[in-house]
Amino acid sequence: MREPIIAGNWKMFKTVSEAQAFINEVKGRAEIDGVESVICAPFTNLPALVEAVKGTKIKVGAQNLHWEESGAFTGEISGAMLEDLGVNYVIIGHSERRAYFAETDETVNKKVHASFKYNLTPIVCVGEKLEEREAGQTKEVCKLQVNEAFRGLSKEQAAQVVVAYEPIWAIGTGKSSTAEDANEVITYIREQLIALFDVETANHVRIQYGGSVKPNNVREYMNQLSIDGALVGGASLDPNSFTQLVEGAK
Ligand code: G2H
Repeated sequence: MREPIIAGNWKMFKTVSEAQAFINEVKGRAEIDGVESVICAPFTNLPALVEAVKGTKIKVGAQNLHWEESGAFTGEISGAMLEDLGVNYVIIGHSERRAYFAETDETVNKKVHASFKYNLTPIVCVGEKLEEREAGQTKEVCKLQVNEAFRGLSKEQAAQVVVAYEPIWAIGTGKSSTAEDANEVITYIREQLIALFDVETANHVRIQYGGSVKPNNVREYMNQLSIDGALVGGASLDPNSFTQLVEGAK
């Protein structure tokens, strides 16, 4: 009942012309009934991407937003600005932003609320560091991050959130969590959502796995009961590879 969602996280890659060429390549290919495809691109690409995906099923996302509508926040982009462009999704709390740009559970929560204010669907990233995993703290860390991210949301809002479970040690390293391990953590995250809201709300929330997902392993994840898609970095940059990821989610 939950539509699988493959979201490309381009991180700090691609110029405007490269982004346009990518959409020309995936048009009509990375568009499959029953699978949602999203490209989350650098801010500079967003106007061109919104234009390029017109008439396709592909949606466009940003990789961050500021929670204020406007103000003296040099270098920041607001949800209002993204809504004005016609952007549909926004990644919030990616581990790279938590690690390098002082993103905290508190700012993640403010950004989640801002995303709803400006009609953007948040893709909220959670996940443990290697030392936390080795100390047996994976579930505890994810529980805290989920509780904080969803704080103050209505059931209707919570149901629309996409969660991306990304174990930090698996990001861009070529090491991926086994599909079974990822499924176990994702099942646990859904249990937390049941505790926070209710079964119906939790069953609406789509929870992706992220961390070194490739065309050759995407089906393993998608075959797991609780996994509703993938947030993909490196393997989303190539049009053929992105198309295969979307096909693998069917
Ligand atoms: C994790 C993921 C995308 P990659 O950051 O969010 O990147 O697929 O390159 O590990």
